[in-house]
Amino acid sequence: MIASLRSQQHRLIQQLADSIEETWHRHLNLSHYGLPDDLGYVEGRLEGEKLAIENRCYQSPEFRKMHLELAKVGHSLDILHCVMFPRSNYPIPMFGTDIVCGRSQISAAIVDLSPTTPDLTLSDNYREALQALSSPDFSQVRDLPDWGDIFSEFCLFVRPSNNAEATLFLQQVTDYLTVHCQQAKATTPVSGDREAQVRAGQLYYCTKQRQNDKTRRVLEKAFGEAWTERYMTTVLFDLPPQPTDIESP
Ligand code: 18B
Repeated sequence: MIASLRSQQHRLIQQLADSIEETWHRHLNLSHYGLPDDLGYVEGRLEGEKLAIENRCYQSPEFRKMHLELAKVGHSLDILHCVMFPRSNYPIPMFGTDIVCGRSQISAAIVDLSPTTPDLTLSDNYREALQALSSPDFSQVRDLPDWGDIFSEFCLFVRPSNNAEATLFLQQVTDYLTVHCQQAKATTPVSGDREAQVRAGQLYYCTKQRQNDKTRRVLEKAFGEAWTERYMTTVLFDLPPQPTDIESP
């Protein structure tokens, strides 16, 4: 099903969706992640246009949930959304990317590895790996919104102005994702206080992302407020499960 929506989307979105899944398959040991039954594929109506959403979700030993979502509003808006939620015993950042295309023009393209530490910084391992990547110049760099303090110094938020810049963005996302998969696999799981910190960091990230009014407005127009609140809190930005209170003896 997702293949059909993918083939109707802006070229950059198709290429990025393919590249994300390819990179996941290459580096991680994936298994299926079950979303609530009624939220895998959804359709609504936004100002007379059809809004279609298709979700694909996996998990791995390192990641509780790896979510790739494609959305299409009639002929006017194509969206790719992807977030990787580490398991709470993995003290690693959140990978997130979002591309929004209005009628054939990409208006927003963002990618980041966002810290989950109390001081919102990335570990030296991540910083060194990301610094070693090329950092191409884009002609239109966008300002982050008020809630954007979750993003790292490596956050790339641009409006690609031609095909060459779209390709550069695609490459950058693939490079960040590759670094992330490699780092995740090399990470030793933590427990106790450190695990609680990771959980708190993810909670902070989700709380901020839920403040994105632009996402909320698109969904509310098509599906209403209550549905949108449920979708944003259970599918887009759900919180990590609570730790079990019982320690093994
Ligand atoms: N997002 N985006 O994912 N959003 O989900 N997105 C927009 O040109 C959707 C994420 C981010 O300037 C816009 O301004 C919908 C993740 C930022 O105020 C629209 C879905 C990240 C902005 C949508 C979706 C993220 C932004 C306006 C569900 C980052 C700019 C487009 C499928 C890791 C916010 C524009 C601002 C913008 C919509 C970031 C329409 C419906 C994971 C920073």
